[in-house]
Amino acid sequence: MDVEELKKLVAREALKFIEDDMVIGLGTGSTTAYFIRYLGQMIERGQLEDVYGVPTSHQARLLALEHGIPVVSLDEVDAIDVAVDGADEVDPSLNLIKGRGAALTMEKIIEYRAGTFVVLVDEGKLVEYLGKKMPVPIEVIPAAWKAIKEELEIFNARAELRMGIRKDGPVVTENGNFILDAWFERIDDPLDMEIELNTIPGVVENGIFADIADIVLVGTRDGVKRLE
Ligand code: ABF
Repeated sequence: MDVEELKKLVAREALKFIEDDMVIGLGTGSTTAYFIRYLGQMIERGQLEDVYGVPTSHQARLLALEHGIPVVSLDEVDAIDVAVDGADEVDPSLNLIKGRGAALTMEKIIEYRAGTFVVLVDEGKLVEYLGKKMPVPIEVIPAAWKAIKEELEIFNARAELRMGIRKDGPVVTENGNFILDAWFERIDDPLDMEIELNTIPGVVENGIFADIADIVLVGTRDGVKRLE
């Protein structure tokens, strides 16, 4: 089974958490894209009624609309029942690194508030500790990017301004900000680091999601493994 098949496997499994009359946080990225597609198919077949999606990005919103999922914004709902999203790293305590899609701020706003936050990954994303393979994306106010990049040295982190695919300018988030990708030697206390990073003036949000995930569905060659 290749990685795409593993993504489809966990995306299908996540449908088991969805019931009629639910408000669903819709994550960003390629794994969640499969979930959004399958959710749309269930609605189309009449297997689900009165479900609404709260997207975490333009990408998720357009995909949801394309697949016939009614979309609402956070301020139009009383609560989010379930949120479903991917991640870049998952540690043994289910702390996450997220933000390759530069949508981490809206993802955290929505997923923090979900009754159940279901994370979809393939087994290659399980790590012994956060920071092992991936940098922590940090959304920053553009005017502060250089100062913050230097201040991150206090944490022994080496940060790079994320550039667009053509390398002719920085990636600009949906909130109009820049992303610094910060490489740490090792993150031993994710909750502490998440809080610390957000105290730096000019930091809008960072991609450590400590203690937020309720369930992680892991796509493996032997099927879906459920961690909680
Ligand atoms: C979003 O998509 C991001 O927070 C995360 O970085 C990324 C995972 O994407 P994929 O499922 O394509 O690996 O959830």
